[in-house]
This record gives sequence, structure tokens and C-alpha cells, in this order.
Amino acid sequence: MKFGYFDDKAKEYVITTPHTPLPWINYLGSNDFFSLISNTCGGYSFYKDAKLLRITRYRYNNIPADSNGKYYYINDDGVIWNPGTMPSATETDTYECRHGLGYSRFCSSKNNLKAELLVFVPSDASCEINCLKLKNNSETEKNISLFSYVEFCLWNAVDDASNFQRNLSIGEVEVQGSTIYHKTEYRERRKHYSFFTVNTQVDNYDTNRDAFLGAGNGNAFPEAVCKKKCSNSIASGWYPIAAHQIDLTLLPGEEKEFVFMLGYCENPADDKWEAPGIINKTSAKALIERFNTMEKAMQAFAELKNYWETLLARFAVVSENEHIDRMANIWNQYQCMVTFNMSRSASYYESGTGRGMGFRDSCQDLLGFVHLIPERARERIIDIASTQFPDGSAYHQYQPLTKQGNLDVGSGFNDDPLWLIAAVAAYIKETGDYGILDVQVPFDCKKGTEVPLFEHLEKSFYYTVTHLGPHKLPLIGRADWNDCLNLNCFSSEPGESFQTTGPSEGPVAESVFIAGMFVKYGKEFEELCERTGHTELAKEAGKAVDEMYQAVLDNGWDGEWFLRAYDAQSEKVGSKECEEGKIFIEPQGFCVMAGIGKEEGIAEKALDSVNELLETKYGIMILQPAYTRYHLELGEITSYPPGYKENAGIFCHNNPWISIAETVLGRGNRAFEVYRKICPSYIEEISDIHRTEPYVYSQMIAGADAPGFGEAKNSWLTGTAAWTFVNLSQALLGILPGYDGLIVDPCLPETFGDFKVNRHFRGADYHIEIHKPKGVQKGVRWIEVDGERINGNQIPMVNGRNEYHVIVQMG
Ligand code: BGC
Ligand code: IFM
Repeated sequence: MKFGYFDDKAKEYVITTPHTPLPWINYLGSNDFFSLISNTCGGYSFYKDAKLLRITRYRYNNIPADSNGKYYYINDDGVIWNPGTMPSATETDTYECRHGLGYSRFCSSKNNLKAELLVFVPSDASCEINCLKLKNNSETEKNISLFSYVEFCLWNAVDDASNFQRNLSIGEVEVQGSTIYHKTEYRERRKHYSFFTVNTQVDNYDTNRDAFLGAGNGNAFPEAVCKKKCSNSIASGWYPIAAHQIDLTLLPGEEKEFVFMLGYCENPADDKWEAPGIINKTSAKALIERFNTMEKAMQAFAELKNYWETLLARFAVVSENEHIDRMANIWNQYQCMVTFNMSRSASYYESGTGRGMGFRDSCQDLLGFVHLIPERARERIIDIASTQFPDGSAYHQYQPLTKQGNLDVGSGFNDDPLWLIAAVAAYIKETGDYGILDVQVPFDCKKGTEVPLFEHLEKSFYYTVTHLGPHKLPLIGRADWNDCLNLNCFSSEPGESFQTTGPSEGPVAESVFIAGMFVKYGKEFEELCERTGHTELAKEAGKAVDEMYQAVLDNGWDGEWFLRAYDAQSEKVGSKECEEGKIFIEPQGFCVMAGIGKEEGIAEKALDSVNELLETKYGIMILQPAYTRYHLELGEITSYPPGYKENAGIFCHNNPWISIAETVLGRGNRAFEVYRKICPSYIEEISDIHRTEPYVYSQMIAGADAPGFGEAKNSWLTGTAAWTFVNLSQALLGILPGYDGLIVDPCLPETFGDFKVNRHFRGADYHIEIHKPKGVQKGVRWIEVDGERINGNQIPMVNGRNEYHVIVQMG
């Protein structure tokens, strides 16, 4: 069952009912100012950092679940309703929500009054614009009162939700004309403030929440809205809000439009104190001036659309498969931008106060983003590497505003360092910018510790080399990619063991997954060494990689599949000898992606085992059989009920690893099958079962052991986006950046026919036409570039040429 449809032409998902199984959200903003908005107008805004600079308030665990946002109320002759239906939940006569790229549109009507709301964050300004149009489609005049409503957050979202003894006395506002300034903290730092304004004179306003809602009332039917009268309240402490009241008359057929704006401003550091408590409005006024008419707002909207058109055009496929085209050209790339910006910080499942930017997460997110805005990827790499320690280990997370490593979480996840190599290699392949390796980057953000980025990679590489266990496999530390596999936490108290604050490296627990990673990214490091003239280092690295390869064959192979790990007692994890958790997905994906076992003929076996033992109709589960009881020696993974999350859920993130691994073996039919099963567009039809947004990936789909088999959770912020884009664009459609040019090497099902790809790469546009006879899965017979046959399948770059016409014959 569906709750909407894809409008590919408009690049929108159209939601046709407010009663979606869960809130279906969108992200607005692509640089510093961000908003989350649901299909019923719930959500919130922040500047750069959802924890430290939260502009509007949101309540997770709320009842109803999604009932705080930026709302507009209409009182039309006593009937009170909202364009997105919430928070009054008044049923409208018509309803439509269109989530587009960086904007959402709502169109609804009630009693012949039509409301159209367009919400977006301009591509280059720190504000959110809300264009609201009201049209009287009835035969009689309407006298309406329109109210806006936002609830301010007192900036630090953690304090805001906890430190009430202070909060209830610090809120301050200031009103000038139609602009309501939120200036809490201004007294203290005079640094930042926000405001909510509208481009018309208002009849009344409120800034004190209780005055607007009525004491003891929720926000569904505010007292001021019911009485059609705000009281011009000025908040002093308690709960500052901004609400405007606009009374208007609409003749039959008449339409009126308003531009509301929520803005964020920072004062210059040398700002002079005008008068105690009075805001310096210079920057706000400039911002308001930029967008205070419908024409200006629509111009900014056109620019936003153009911004996205240009970005997405960097990779565009035309095939006979609408799911592929839609996902590759629109939604998958869009989700890559969102995960790049948000890491795992702010969604409807991540509170914005917890994780900040993940070291491993952001490195992986970058793999799906680097082709879009390489300059931002470069900056991100430097930020991430700056949180590394001199021994190569790294803070697991850092805060986006301060860019400082998060001390509460600390370090000790032994896969982290290697992801940096993955990110840097991808960046250089995309851009050819070896110069990044010379950038001076500090350790632990400390001045005076700077070394060239290249040395950070060296530290990453040797961190693994110097942390091997008894089987010559990498020590796992607190965990590897699988945060919940806590093999060294046996010494914690029961119930505490899932807190990942255990020893940074346990006695001996080892990870076959990190071994696979080391072979894959160790080879990348070796190649980078060679290409940058570090010949000796390259040799040494090559040797370490070979040894690891051998260690995996010797100690990491279980007979039918790769082992997952050895625990702290050197007992096998993910082996046929285990009672539960016999096989895990991660090492099968990564070892085969690294090419381990291909020559030895065991790689196929590993992937066949995945197919046989982990596959379900909704995707591939992370492990089987699920753990039915808690194991102190395995940690958090066994704290989840069977079928959920890391305990045998369909963890989407590593499904593309299997698909890519299948392409390494040339099995396009199977690679595509794995791709298809969790592809949002393919499973839109079962939105009632899947429940999360049908246009993006979720972190997890409940596995076969769970009562809710097939139900997804934790949408949007998942490495699935980046890995799937890598899979789709590079492994399946086979257009991959190499150090010396674009490489063409598709691997697709036999039934898949010809297709075309436009790819922007290093300043040039590549128009690639691929002829793929049915029956073929992989293999390029010849390539013609601008009429000339080339050797091999890497397109040589010609200085000064900015357009390439490429014909590829598979077979
Ligand atoms: C997992 C969660 C877990 C957490 C522990 C996450 O990456 O997905 O299930 O609670 O790590 O830190
Ligand atoms: O690898 C992690 C990631 O860092 C956060 N989400 C869950 C994954 C698996 O545990």
C-alpha cells in the first residue's frame, strides 16, 4: 500500500495523506542553517549544530509524536485548521505535501479556503523562508485570522531539555514592528540571536507561550487563535515563542500572500554594546531586506532549484529502469548530501544532542558525496583528520560547531583510523588533488602538532599493523564497524556492558572485518605511497597487506564463510561452531570487496553462504541465528531482541557491501537482486509494512526473527546512502573514478539493456553510451572515446578537453 507517489519530473515525492505510518520528513538547508520538516509541518531548525545552536524547540517522545513545528493556524469563521493539518489535526478537504530537494510544499483546503505553503532554506542564507498563499475559492467574502507560531529553543538543546531552574528565568525577546527577536544568551555573549518576521504589518503578536496557548493548554487549539486575539505579550523567562496575528478579508476568488522568515544572525566580534539588552539589528535587517517580497523569495527559490539541478547533473543515468534512474539521479544523491551534512546527528530518530559527527560515519558519507562538492569534502577530511590522536587512533565523534573531539565518547573503535584512508583515496581519485596530502593537520585539534595529512594516513595504517592479536588479526578494541560487538567488555557489570565506554583495547579480541578493511584500504595506502614517491613505505605497506591477507586465509576462514571475530578468550565469533551468531554479513562483504579468496575460489562460497543463510524477502540480515540471550562476552549486540538492529536485523548499510562484492565476482544478476530488495523506490508498494519514508534508506529493517519483520526504523541518517550510491554508480552501472581517469566497468543483470550516463569529472563532462547485450553481466569489449578506440577501460584525460563522448561495448 502506498501513501503517495514519485513525481520524477518535479523531483518530488508527493504525499497524499497526512496519515502516513510515521512522520515522513525532509531536510532543508545545505550549508549552515538546517531545518527538519515532516509531512504535517513538524520539525525544528538549527544553525550548524543541532545540539549547541538549536533555534526552535522539538520534543522527542512527544504525544502526539510529531506535534511541534513551525505552524500556521487559520481561524475561518470559527473553524480552526492548519495547512499541514497539525497541530489541530483538523481534517482538511484536500491535502498534499510535496517533499522536494531542499524544500517542502503543502497544499490543502478547507471550506473553500485554499492554503499553499512553500518552505525552504535559500542556498546561501541563514534563514528559512515560508511563503504562504491563501485563496478564497468560495462565493462569499471571508474574514479570516491567520496566526503563525514557533517555539524558541534556548540554544543548547541539552540544557534546554534539562536545566529548568535556569532556563525559566533566562528567556528574552524584543519586538520591533513585525519582527520578533529571540535574544536569550544575547546578554551573555552578544554573539547570536534569531528572529521570526513577516513581510506585512501584523495586527497583534505574542511572545509568551502561555499567553498564546492559554495556561495549561496544548498547541492544538491555542486560546489566542480561538479568540482571534493575541495579547502582545512580551516573554520574560518561561517559554519564549513568536506568534503573529494577521486579520484579513478575502473577497470571492481573492488571494493574499505572505512571506515569513525565521532567521539566524551573528554579530561581528567587535560589535559595540548599543544599549543594555537591545539587539544590534544590522544583520537581521539586511537578511530581511533580501527576501521580504514574494518576488525576492521566489527568486531565491528558483536559485535553490537551480543549485540542485546543477549538482545532480554531475551524475545522471538514462536507462530502461525507472527505479534506477529515479534513485541514482534524485533520491540517492540527495540522501548522500543529507548524510554528509548531518552525519548521525539530527533526524527523527537521532535527537541532535547525541552523536555529532562520527569519524567512521563521516568518512563513509563522503564516499557518496565527494563527486557533488569536492571542495566541501576536502574541508571535511581536514576536520576529521584533526580529531585523530598521534598514535593513529581517533575520537569516535566530534561536535560540528566546535569541531572538537567528543570526550564523553572517546576513542578505541579500531576500525576508525582506516576509514580515513578510504575517504582520502576517494577524494584524490575524484579530484586528482594530491595536494591535500601536504596540508598541515593537527592531532586532537592541538596547535603546534600539525603534520602533513599524508602522515595521518600513515598513522592510520600503522595503527592496525601495531595492534594485532594472537591470530595476527587486528585487535577490535571497543568495537569495529559494528558498534555493538563489544568483545572486550566482559569485565563490565551486567547492564552496563552495552555502554561503549570499556577499555580502549581489550586483551586479545580480534576482528576479521577490520582485517578485510585493512587489505582493501591498505592496498589504497600502498598505491598512494607509490604515487607520491614513498617507495620504501609502499613496499613495507604491501608486505603488511600480504601478511594480513594470509592471516585471514589461515585464521579467518570458517570453511563456508569468513569468521567474524575472536572474542577476548580467543573463542570464535561467527563460526559454524557457535550456537548462535554463526554467520555475520560484514566480513563476507568486506573480505570479498578486498578481493580476499577470489583466487583461492572461496569468495563465491562466502557470498553463497550469505545468500543461503542471511537472505530474506526484505533484504539480508546482519547475522544468523539471532542471539536469544544476553552474552556478557559479546556485549550490546546481544542486548537487542532477536531481529532488531545489530542482532539479526536487516542492517541496510552492509547490504550494498554484498552487492559490490558480487560485482567483484562478476555476478550481476545476484548483485542487482541484493540492490533491489532494499531499494526505496522498489519497495514503495509496501509502505504500510516498511513504514518509513519510501524515498530514502533507513538504517534497519526488522529481520525475520522480529515480530515486525519488514518494518524499517531510523530513516535518513545511515551509511546505506553513501554505500548504495557507490554501489549503484560505480559497481553496478560501473562508472568509477580512478587516479588517472574515469574507469568504465559495469556489472548488471543479464536482462538489463543499454544505458547512458552523464558524469562530470575533474572539470569535464563525460557522455557515456553503454551497449550491453542481453545475457551479459560483466565485461567491456571495447571503448571508443570521441571516435577513437582506447586501450583498456580507463578513459585517458586530455589536457584542456572539457567534453568526452564515449561509446562502450560490453560483451
Ligand atoms: C548502534 C546502536 C547502539 C549504539 C551503541 C550504534 O551504532 O546502531 O544500536 O546502541 O551504536 O553505541
Ligand atoms: O557503524 C555503525 C555506525 O557508526 C553507527 N550506526 C550503526 C553502525 C553499526 O553499528
